[in-house]
Amino acid sequence: MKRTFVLLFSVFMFVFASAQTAPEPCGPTPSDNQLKWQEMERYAFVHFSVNTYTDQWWGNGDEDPRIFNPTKLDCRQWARVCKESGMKGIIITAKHHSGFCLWPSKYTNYSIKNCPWKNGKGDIVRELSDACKEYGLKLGIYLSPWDRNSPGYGKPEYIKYFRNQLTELLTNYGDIFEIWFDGANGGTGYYGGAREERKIDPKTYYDWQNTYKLIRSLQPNIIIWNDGGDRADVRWVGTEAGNVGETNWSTMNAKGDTPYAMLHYGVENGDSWVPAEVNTSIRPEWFYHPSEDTKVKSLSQLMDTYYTSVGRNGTLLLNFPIDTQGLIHPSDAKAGKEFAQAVSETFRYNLAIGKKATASNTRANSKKFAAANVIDNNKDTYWATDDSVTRASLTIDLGMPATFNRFMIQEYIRLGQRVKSFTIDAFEQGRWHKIADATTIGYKRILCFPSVKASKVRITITDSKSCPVISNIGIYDAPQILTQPSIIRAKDGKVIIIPADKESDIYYTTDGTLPTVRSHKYTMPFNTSGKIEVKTIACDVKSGKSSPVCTEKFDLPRTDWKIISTTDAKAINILDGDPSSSWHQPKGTKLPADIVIDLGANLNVSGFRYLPDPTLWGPGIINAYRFYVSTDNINWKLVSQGEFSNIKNNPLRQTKTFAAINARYVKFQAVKNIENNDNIGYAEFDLITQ
Ligand code: FUL
Repeated sequence: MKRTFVLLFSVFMFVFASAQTAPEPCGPTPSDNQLKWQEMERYAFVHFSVNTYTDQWWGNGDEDPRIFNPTKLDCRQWARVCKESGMKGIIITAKHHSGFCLWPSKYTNYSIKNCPWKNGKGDIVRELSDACKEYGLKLGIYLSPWDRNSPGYGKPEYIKYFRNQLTELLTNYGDIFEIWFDGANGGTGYYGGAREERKIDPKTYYDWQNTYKLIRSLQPNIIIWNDGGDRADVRWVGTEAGNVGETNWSTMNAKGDTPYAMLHYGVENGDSWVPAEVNTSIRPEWFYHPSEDTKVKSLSQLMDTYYTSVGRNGTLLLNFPIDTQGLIHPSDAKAGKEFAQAVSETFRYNLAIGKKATASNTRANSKKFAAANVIDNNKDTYWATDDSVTRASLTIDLGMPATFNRFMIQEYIRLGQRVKSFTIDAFEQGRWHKIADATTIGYKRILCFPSVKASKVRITITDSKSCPVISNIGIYDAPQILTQPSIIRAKDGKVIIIPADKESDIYYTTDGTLPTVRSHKYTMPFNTSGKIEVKTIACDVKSGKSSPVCTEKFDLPRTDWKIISTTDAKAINILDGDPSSSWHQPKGTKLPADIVIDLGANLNVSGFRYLPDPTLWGPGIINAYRFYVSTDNINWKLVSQGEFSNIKNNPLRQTKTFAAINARYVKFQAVKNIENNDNIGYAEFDLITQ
């Protein structure tokens, strides 16, 4: 009897215990520091140094500290803006490549000790640390290993200097959540007056392993970022454009080279947990340049960046440059705030919460691993299948048809990253159909697709390294981004309207009246002739909201125009109406450089418009010009000449007018560019006629 009882008890205990047994971890798993860091999702960079005052991307190390004079510096403004932008922390360039220190380091005079701000008595790292505490933000430090000022750079003694500075920063400013070591290393510099090129081997020079030991002893909760030397806690994604691969494994190999593909997509069977951090700037460059005031990312660009970073199992490190006054520029602050509002509006209401979830397989049939755990708003519970199952589906019954266009899913990454591929189906009008498929999940994956109205949603894990372990699912109906659409007119007169959000309905007029939902609905490019004015709005029919009106005036179509001064077929880009396509005079061209256009017919020309190339690298912006007309392509008459003032700081479309004159040919001559070299670029060129 006793024996039977013992036997039954053991069987019961075995069944009970296995029902309660969580899956074994699969491959490498995150440390507590890495988990906490990943959960921050979005945090900011601020770039500020002497080169803010020279309008350079990098300082050379010989900039006079006296140029560093922020008259309105306010770290509380930085913290407020970052907080309002949804950021959970701020990483400051305590020292960028120039070597100039934003804190009064004991170990160098090349710091704010010798600048006019606060008579050399200030400490920006301290002020930011205080502001972060006040606003509930974490503080991170960027300390450039490359130091173009230090006399010792490249020699063994520099390592001591570098570690001394690290010790100051990691001791005196409270908790530091992340330390950032940029990979730009060695090259020309001031180096205490030597003004030479110094090369180092980033793999051996810094003796990173001992530096890491020092860092962890001073800040046990820190995350170390390093793309230049030994692998650390998080990885660069191989680009500063603001995206990580759609397939994104948080695993890598601890040793060996890291080509772009590994940085961008991770390594499926990597031996270490090294998740992805997506770093990008809210403007093209990292430091403040007045010429970029008009190039702050739009809401749709920022949302895209969000989906291609946080939405692809990465974190987003978004840079806000500090301007010469010592503030974040109002345009960047506004963009950041709109971004945060759009993210919280999109993910405010999870349609799946409180609904019914069922799964094709549940681990040991236990409630502990039930499908319902993915919609219980608890990140510590999860749905898991039996060990033998690597293909399984989970269905959420929404009860009644609901409209949605975003799907969010999270793995319980404490047990490793497992899922290799999955699909999403919707039950619409009595049948299932596929709405999306994707590869990896990781900490968080967000899929965007056109709105569907469905009563059930099914996720099928189609392949997984081990049994799937899913902690959260969200189904959302993202509001449309109602920024102004843009209007372009192709060379042949066709008008193309591009909304910021593909789901918006577009209405337009060509008769000067304000567009409403009763105006023409835009469905495809439409033909126009002659001079026209197009006005358009983007509307969200669900909310009844619409964007501000966008108005564009176009002169005569350029259908018969031919650029006759070059045989390069790409030159047509400057007449195609698309501001994002450009053309540059061929290499070797010397200024003054001409473009000559045959208008195909005689026109009464009374002005021209020039749009510089909007790209970041070598845009070749013309700032002095001459403009000629001719009726025979032999005798030319100069009708306008001068400069495009402030085009460097504000590279917008330039318009010049003059008394109308009859012409069959026009010649636009670039006399000088803003960089004082021979690079000449154009995005668009157009005429004003009478
Ligand atoms: C780059 C640096 O060279 C840039 O100046 C900037 O600091 C960026 C975050 O990293 O590689």
